[in-house]
Amino acid sequence: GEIIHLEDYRPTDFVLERVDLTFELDPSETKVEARLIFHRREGVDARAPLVLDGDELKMTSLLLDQDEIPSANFDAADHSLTIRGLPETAPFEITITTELSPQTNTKLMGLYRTSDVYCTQCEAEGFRRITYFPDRPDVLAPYTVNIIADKATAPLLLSNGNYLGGAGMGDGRHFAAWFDPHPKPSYLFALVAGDLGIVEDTYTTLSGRDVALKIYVEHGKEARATYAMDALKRSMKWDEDVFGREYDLDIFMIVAVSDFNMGAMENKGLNVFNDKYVLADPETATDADYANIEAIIAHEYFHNWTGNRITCRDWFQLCLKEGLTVYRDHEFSADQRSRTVKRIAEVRHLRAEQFPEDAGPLAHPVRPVKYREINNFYTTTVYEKGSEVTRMIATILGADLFKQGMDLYFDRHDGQAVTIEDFIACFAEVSQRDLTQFSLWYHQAGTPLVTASTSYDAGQQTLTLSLEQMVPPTPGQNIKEPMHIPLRVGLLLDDGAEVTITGVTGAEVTGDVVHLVERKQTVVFSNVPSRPALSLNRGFSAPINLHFEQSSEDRAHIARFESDLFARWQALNDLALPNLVSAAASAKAGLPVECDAALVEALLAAAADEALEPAFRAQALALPSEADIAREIGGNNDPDAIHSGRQQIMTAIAAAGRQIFTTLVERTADTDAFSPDAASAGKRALRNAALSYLVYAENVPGRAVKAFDAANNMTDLSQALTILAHRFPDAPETTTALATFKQRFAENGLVLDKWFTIQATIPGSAALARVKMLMDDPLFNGNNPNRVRALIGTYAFSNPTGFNRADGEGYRFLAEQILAIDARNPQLAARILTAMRSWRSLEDGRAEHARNALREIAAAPKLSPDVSDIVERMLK
Ligand code: BAL
Ligand code: ZN
Repeated sequence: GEIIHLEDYRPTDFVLERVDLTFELDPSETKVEARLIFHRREGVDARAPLVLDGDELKMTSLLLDQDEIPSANFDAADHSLTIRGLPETAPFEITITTELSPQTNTKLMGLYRTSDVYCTQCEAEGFRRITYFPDRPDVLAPYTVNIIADKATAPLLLSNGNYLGGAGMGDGRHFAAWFDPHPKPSYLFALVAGDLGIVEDTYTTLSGRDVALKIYVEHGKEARATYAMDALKRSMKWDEDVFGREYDLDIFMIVAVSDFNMGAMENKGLNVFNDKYVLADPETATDADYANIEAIIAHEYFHNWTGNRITCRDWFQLCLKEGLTVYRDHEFSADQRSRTVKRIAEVRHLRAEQFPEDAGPLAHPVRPVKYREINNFYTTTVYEKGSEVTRMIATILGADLFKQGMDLYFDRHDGQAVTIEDFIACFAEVSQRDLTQFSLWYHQAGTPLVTASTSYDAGQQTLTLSLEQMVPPTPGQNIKEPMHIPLRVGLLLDDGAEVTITGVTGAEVTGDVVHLVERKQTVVFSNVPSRPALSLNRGFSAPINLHFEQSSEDRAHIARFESDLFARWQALNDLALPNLVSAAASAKAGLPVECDAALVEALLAAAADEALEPAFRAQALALPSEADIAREIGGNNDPDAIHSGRQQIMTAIAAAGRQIFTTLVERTADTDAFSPDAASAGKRALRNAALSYLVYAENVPGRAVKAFDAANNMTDLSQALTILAHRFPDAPETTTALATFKQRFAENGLVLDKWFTIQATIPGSAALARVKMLMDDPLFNGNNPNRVRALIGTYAFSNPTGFNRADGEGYRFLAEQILAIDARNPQLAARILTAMRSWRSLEDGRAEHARNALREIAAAPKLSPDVSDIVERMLK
């Protein structure tokens, strides 16, 4: 495909006034009639043709105001339909009839079938697979949708908006009509038809309107949708309380389907979900599943305002809705659960997924200026870094001005398709701040590196903080300007008390925020009575890499006394990372691994501290991941050495903390009835973290077997199975537990995904043979995206030693799989291929194998635009 540039944006020549769609559904011969009312935009050339988008369409009729259009007046090409001879000023109606085969649509874009249900996915460019259309987000219109289908197999006929009515047709078929009064872009269109079970509730909005809430799932799974319904109601209330946003239709529907490329989709009034993010009960869902369901239900619901009512002018603006909506769902989860623990999880995720993206060949700005395949820009940069950028606006402006800016945005742009510039202008206006420099966060890719050092002057009672920032080069951007980086700080004295920040020179300071805006800045804090430990970038106020040579003593002090608990966790991480880096070097050199006593002491103190919430203590015990260590090392990485070094550090901590871990495992045994709330989940997390260390210390499977047998919920069960499989892959106990688990959940695809994932992530080179064997298991289904992600995806993304085999077999296997998946589902293939995005940071031997595998993919005939875009950028 060709490259699309932001600077080429211009509005359409024709304005779309109304859309009227009729679907006659059939698995292989669906007929779609689209009636589109247009008029020529003022000032547009009277001869300018109407150009519509299309993709793999079969058109059977084309009318202008009900008359057939002569063939001389239109051209139907592969990806467009051009119509000439249209009225100069008067509105006109184009009627297009197309024929589709939903059951052979394996791309899962447009109209397709999943478990005998008709379903659509239109974002970003799926609507053009249904009919020819101006398929771009700045074309907004009200839609009427008529659905006709066989009544026995499709008793349920759903689309966006409010239900108008329906009836039987006397021939075994029936119809339903829907009208969505809110003008919307085509990417928010949805249709679902089939035979599904339902969970119903109602919600009364702020202004007293009753909204019918309906969640549709496969028959028999209704009980597993009650948590999602509860999360939906809490989301609706929260958006009213915190953002003043009320729902705007009579009905809100969610449909859970088992074949879905994304997590979920925010279609107006009719969200479609990957069933993984709807279905939960104690027997089958982990605490992480519950938290994800809550977050994603909220995310899609929040899109109703940030995305649907106010949408994107073009796809370059994707972060306008995604970054902002992720920020909103993060805040929601923080309010519903523990703010600190939520923040830790967000930062872990950002570092694990976005930082590598930003440091590799796929790096791109939060608001890109060009793309070849928009599907490849639903990235952690657009989503998670986009959220962090929104968070920084709130940090820089403060809560009140941030709220005023959001209110202005909702007020000014409701019903419009807008840009990041429009969004930022609202905050600049309410705060009277110039946000030009801040906007670089949207335009410059790469994770800024801030280098910091301090010196204390006892005579002057001043602390001097020297800061320097550097934004690394990224593809297409070699030279970067300095950014506006808001750094929250705390100065902790020996007794743990905090210095009140006053009389600062060298930087603007608001509250505890130091505004770093120059390349180099020297900040002087006065009235500092003794040398403090400086806590820098509290709460992860800026998404940066920080190089701050700080003593272990200062870090341990922060880990103990910081009032910001996130910063305590960060300090523990900062203590651990140098140990893990040198452990990797020692392992590589065959030398014994040393573990700093200060680290062990600080970790065990946090683990045993009853004053801290259990979920925090569990996070404190979770060492930086192998990917974190690789990133810290920065290049020439040997995943086996990193793994081995980390294992040895774990073993040292386990040995030192054996008593504490035993107490935690035995005393916090779960005898209560299961509850998915955050506090209960935190207790389980702490017990399982302790169990994991204890098994390291004991080095026999007994405890894990006992935990597996005693588990009364999926969190404990899957954790015990993970410990068994990862620590003792060949033990008979593990074989038995895996078989028990498989047999018990053979009917439940979502739980089987856990079974596949646990085995795909067993460290070591034997993983590849295991993955191949599991692909032959009758319970594996290569057509289902969740199964493919669970087995092949997690192998490539989350098994550093198993995937990065020194002989390159992991890469060769992935290349084969990518090509096979690409033939059915290009989006899925492209996404899994990004697992190789950090290949250049591997040691030479592995990097060479990785390059060859990528070249093999690049050279294959008939690559999709999705995969060819990714592979070419990775090889550049
Ligand atoms: N808009 C695609 C799915 C999501 O981000 O909600
Ligand atoms: Zn979203």
